[in-house]
Amino acid sequence: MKKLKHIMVAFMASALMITSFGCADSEMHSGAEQNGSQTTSSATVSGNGASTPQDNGGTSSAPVDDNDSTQADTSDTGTSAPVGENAHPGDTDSTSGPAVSVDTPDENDDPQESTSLSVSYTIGSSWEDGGKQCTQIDFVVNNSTGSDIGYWKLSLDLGQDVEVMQIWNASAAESSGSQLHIGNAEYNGQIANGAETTFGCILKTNNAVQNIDITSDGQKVSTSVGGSNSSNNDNNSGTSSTVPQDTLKPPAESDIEVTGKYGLVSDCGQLSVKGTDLVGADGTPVQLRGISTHGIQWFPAFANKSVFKYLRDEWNINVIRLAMYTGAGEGYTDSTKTGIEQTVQNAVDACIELDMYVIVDWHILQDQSPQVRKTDALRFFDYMSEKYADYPNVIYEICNEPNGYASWSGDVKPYAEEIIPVIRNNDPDSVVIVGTPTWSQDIDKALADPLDFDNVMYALHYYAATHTDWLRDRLKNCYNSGLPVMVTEFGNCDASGNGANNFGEAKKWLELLDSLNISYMNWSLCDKAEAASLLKPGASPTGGWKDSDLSENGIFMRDWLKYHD
Ligand code: IDC
Repeated sequence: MKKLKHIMVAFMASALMITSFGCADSEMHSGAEQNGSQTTSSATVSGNGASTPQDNGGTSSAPVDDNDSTQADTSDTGTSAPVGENAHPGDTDSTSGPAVSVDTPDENDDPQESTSLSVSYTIGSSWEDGGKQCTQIDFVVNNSTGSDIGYWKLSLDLGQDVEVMQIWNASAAESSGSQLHIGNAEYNGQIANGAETTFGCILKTNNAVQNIDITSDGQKVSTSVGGSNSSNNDNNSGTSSTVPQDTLKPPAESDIEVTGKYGLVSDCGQLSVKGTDLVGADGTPVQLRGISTHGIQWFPAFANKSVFKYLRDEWNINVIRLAMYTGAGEGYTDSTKTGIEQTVQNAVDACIELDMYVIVDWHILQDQSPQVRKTDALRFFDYMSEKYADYPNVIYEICNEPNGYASWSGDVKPYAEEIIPVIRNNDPDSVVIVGTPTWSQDIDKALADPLDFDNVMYALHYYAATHTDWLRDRLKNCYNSGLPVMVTEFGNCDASGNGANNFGEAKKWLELLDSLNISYMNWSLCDKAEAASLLKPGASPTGGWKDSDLSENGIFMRDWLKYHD
């Protein structure tokens, strides 16, 4: 099936300085990303993800998610691979090319600055569209520079005019003629020496893509682990919206119908699930209201005790959700996983000290199916549930958002049936949240084929500017049929995490959730320049924010949460 082609790619450190493009993440996350009903019409690809060796061979029907790097079609590929000897640490992917690293300084190079990134690519599916050819190409960028880098840029020459149809895990500047400039996404610019990251795109050209010339501009930039470094912020253009003034006013008491108890752990104790309700140790319904972190690997600075305390005391929240991405190059399964696991544990410990509930979120996204990294998940949840078995604070969310090909009965349910017993073996009381297909929108699939465990709730996620009445109707139907639901993540903007906020829809959602005693957590606790963020770029990671530190969403959520009793 698989045809491999290997070519040499020479890199000239400073020979080609590319400075004129930004890494606008909004480009990556535009469109129908999280709306599972929309796909790119003819861009159907299938097969095992070439860059995800753990892939169980699921079929992606379409690149619906621009985060998705698991869509590579292995059926007809070429790979260019001047990769260093250890270019694919931990990667058993058989498509990798021979280990050849070429660094070719020319006379313009400053030898001090000479760097070398190794890039391999796999040409995947190709299809005709309006007389042109669309081709999916997946890339692996390996840092063989000898030191950690803070961002990367590539220039691709396709030898013919090119248009970018989609790109994921990277950002593209406008192409000019046959040249295409690509830079890291905001979250995968930092690559440790010897480590790698992946990205992919769909390109439109006159003739099918055969070969790509690549030059690189990997820079040696000292890495920042602070979370809100300038590259995070500069790469993104937040979109502002005009907010109707009345939506920013605190909700009147009469607007809020809270049916459940609201409290901290010392007040509510060990939670459990009774019918559709989360209940406290005394059987009284409990509602958790709080905030989700952004990916804690990208914004670890905001996952600390000081900021959680501020949110607890000033925003009146009782829960923090810790989003730990799992995908390749993103999170837990990346080479930096030790640090990430420690960040999670520190954040859990902080919540315990603060008497707050905390949701440990296995944040699958580009993985699509939780089956892809099930072995890691088993290990992680076994470890965490043993460590925190005695703490009623901790709730486990075992798969953030299955999407793409991942089905409830074929992928998610069998996964949950393996993970839950491992958790329960250590911590028999724990509440477990299970994500549902189509980015945790298909709670109806779970209703039709529920899990046979106690103390389980099913995740529903919405983004108010994208998901409106039809998803609220689904929620009401499932709730009325007895399904216990938790909204572990929601946004007030669109599903890309950006775009205009829709606080009118946001209020409809929150009023509904309050009236049904459904718990909710807002995305996201960070200062990234995107609409979903609670904070403006540069806001302090310790709390004490002024209005001028808060985004529109931050002001809305602060007021919404604060005025609940
Ligand atoms: C988005 C972040 C964005 C980041 C992207 C990475 O807001 O900054 O670049 O992830 O893939 C979800 C996901 C959540 C998304 C969010 C907005 O759970 O990870 O965060 N979203 O797109 N589901 C629906 C929307």
